Amino acid sequence: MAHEEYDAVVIGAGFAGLYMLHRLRGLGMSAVVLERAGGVGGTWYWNRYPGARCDSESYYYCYSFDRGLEQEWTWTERYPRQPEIRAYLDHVADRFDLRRDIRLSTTVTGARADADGRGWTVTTDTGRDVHCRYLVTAVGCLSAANVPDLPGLADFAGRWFHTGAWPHDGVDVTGRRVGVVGTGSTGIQAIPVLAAQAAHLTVLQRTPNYSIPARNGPLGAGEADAYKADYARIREVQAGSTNGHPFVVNPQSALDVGDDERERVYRAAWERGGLRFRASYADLLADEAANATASDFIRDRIREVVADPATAEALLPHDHGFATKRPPIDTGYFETYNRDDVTLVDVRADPVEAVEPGGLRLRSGARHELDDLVFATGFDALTGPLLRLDPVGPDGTALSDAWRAGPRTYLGLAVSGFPNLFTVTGPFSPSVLTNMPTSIEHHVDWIAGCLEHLRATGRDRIEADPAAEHEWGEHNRAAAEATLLPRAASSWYLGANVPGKPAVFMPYAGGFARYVATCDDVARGGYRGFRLSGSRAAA
Ligand code: NA7
Repeated sequence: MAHEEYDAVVIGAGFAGLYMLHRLRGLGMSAVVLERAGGVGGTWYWNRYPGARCDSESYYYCYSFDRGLEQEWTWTERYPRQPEIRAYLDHVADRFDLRRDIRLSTTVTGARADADGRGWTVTTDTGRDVHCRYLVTAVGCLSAANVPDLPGLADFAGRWFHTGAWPHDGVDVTGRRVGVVGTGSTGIQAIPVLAAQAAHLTVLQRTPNYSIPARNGPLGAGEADAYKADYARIREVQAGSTNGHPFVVNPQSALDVGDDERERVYRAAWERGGLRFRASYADLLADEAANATASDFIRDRIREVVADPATAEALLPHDHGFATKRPPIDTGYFETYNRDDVTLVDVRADPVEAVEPGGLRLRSGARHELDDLVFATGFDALTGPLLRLDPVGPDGTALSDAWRAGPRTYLGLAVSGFPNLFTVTGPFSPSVLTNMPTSIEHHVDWIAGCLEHLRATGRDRIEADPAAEHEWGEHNRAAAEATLLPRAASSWYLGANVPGKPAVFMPYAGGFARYVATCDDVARGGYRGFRLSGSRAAA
């Protein structure tokens, strides 16, 4: 059967897919976006759980590529709620007339490279299959839900949900006994909101977490005017940063200042709220003793907030340093444990043995009666969404075979053995260690520049060189090991949350600005580390 033909196919219509389509159109290329969901938004289409909002501040959790867009959109809160981000992405889709090339409710069921590596056939569940020269995955880092394989779940008499696939018309938990599994960023956002509505909330905690108060609030007209007038500077700071946030990291060591001074800096960061706490000192993620000063400070705040000493003790993280796992920010999280209708259960000490029709049974035999069970258990991060697609290269090798021992990529953007495939925010790109829209825009621009180069030089095939890929993998390992990040044994950055997943530190820890400089250098060097060839020009 003849397939529809495109220059490029993009999988996913979130931040990455929308902008990729816009750039492809700008290059005069024909393109289509295939999207599983019934609307645009990616992560923000699916994550509709109570309390869902972004941990980056709204004024920079957005695109920077269009000055008009920056000026006309006005954020209403310091941290945008899920519906507001979705409304923003809907606005972008309309403003740039993207919808006519987006196929919603279309799940990709397979992607197979042509034998000569100069194209891809992409099959879908609608039966409308497509063929393209270049395939771009814009599938997100946190889109493959991780639901624990608990015996008896199928027999649970109540309702159960994963936060990343939340029902669109909401879930009313009024008068119900709710259990929440997981205390990552999601659980920490959802728990206070669920507690306020449920008859009783049981939190099943495996690993206690640090969390910084978000200090969320409405953004007044004056504040919106101020950030809009300041965008040139804001974008410059982001571009030169380690993590895409417009914060300048205090260059001092936490160990080079006196105790009183350090306490003052941490207090100020605590009162200001948000992820910027990490920028308090330069070595918080590089030196264990420096990190311990921040970790101690936060543990003290938890002890201060939580009234019952035993509960406070159970909430204190001791197995990892602050921010070595993704640090959540919260609105009233620790305060929630002062409610009479909230119970904390340590499932590290006493794991869930089985789900029963009426609730959960722990290894000790203790039972928790529940009407609803909420899994805030995260995602098969970074590799999961790509392995779910499982593209097959020209020699018949599937990505799942190529990555059996763990992912390997060049710059997080390409995989050897998979020509003409680009992976936006793939493993070994800075991705989840950064403000995502900032990384996404960079990748999309880089890919667009690469496609332009291929066209201008008469090439139509590009593939990462295995040696360059290997070197990039080694550089990633070294960059991670220069930090404390790989020491957090239960981190999803390492894949530790998914049983059987190879333990590889997946996001690039060398910093956003350094990564961008490397990518620029690669492009300037004629796409060093890639093999480029053309069927029309001399290779
Ligand atoms: P996370 O950060 O992966 O958190 C998942 C939580 O669920 C975490 O506390 C896990 O404990 C816990 N978990 C996972 N599996 C289990 C099982 N089987 N039993 C008990 N507890 C479990 O996901 P989030 O959705 O909160 O956040 C993802 C990202 O979204 C976030 O970092 C932001 O970038 C936005 P563990 O720590 O693994 O012991």
